[in-house]
Amino acid sequence: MAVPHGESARFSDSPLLTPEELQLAARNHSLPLEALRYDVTPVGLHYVLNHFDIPHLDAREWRLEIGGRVARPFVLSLDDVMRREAVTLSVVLECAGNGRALLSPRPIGMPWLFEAVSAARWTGIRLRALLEEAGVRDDAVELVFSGADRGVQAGVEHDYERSLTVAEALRDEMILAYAMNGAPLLPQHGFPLRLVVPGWYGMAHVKWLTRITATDMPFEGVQQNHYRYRRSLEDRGVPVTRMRVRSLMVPPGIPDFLTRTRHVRAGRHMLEGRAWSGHGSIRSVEVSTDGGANWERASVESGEGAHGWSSWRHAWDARPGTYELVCRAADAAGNVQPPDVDWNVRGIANNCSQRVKAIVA
Ligand SMILES: Nc1nc2c(c(=O)[nH]1)N[C@H]1C(S)=C(S)[C@@H](COP(=O)(O)O)O[C@H]1N2
Ligand SMILES: [Mo]
Repeated sequence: MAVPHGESARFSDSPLLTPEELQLAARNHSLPLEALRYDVTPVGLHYVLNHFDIPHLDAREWRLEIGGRVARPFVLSLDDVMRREAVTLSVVLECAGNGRALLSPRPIGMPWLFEAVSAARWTGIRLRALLEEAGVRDDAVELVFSGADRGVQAGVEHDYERSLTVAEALRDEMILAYAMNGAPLLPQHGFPLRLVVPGWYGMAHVKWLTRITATDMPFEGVQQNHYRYRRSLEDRGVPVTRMRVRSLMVPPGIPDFLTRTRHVRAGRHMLEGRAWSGHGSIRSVEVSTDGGANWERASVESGEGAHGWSSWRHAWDARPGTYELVCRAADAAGNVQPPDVDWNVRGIANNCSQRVKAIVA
């Protein structure tokens, strides 16, 4: 189905949220920044983003169909899935729309600030093993992953669906997960089975998976077309795939209730946070206490496996005064986090530095 790419773009340059944004923000939630302290995010603190309603699926009736351009189509029950060899991977997941609310004008959508990111341990089966069993035909170019949730977006009614090229889908680290941090998936995280695509932004990790279809044409569905990096309404843009390099900081001290400005006692503080990239390991994290004028190198410890997040620490001798704390990361591919927001039509793939105001007394 061809979807025109300019259709549902709406923007606001008001500092006030629209009722639509408020409604989305009340349904979904980000990671509280203090929860960056956990190597593995406790499930209840993991960020959540659902486009439509959370489907109510019965594990006994649920089935996964594998079909399309494959030699041997088949259907699996949840028991069939769970009888197979299991693997567990730590994976950092970030919503492509993270940072959207910082843009001006602001694309109307989920108004994330900085914290639409988390890290979990996913247990499931390797996608590759299933695809090899089904025998993907030579004329297949993509695999389409269909969720059980249905809604209307861009004026089109559809199931939530996303595709991956055959080569990408056959990567070893792709898993179909039925457990998160050792427990069955919660309804909001995709019960009973979801796709996990390590290194990619969140939209690729299709929840409530019901169908995997090999196709001989590139997939053009709504959720595929939406996630394109477009500089203007005229620009067709490029697909959004892997997470850009980013770091976040646990705000030190205590918060002011409304402004979240930090109140910090004078003395030595250990600033800490996380860093990740879908383009390779984290090479360095730097910290500034003066809004980015001067930088010092933090110490970095790599995370669990190739797809978890790294942790960083940096000692700060806080003297009385007002500060703007900033952190920035660089990855092994040479990418460095930029200081400013990067405007684009969908408000996606924004990896600008977080800024934390702190009053030391
Ligand atoms: N079926 C389905 N899968 C989905 C979505 C959805 O709305 N429906 N949202 C996607 C988006 S945009 C993100 S950021 C992640 C969020 O995963 P989480 O809620 O488990 O953190 O799920 C992705 N998978
Ligand atoms: Mo997302």
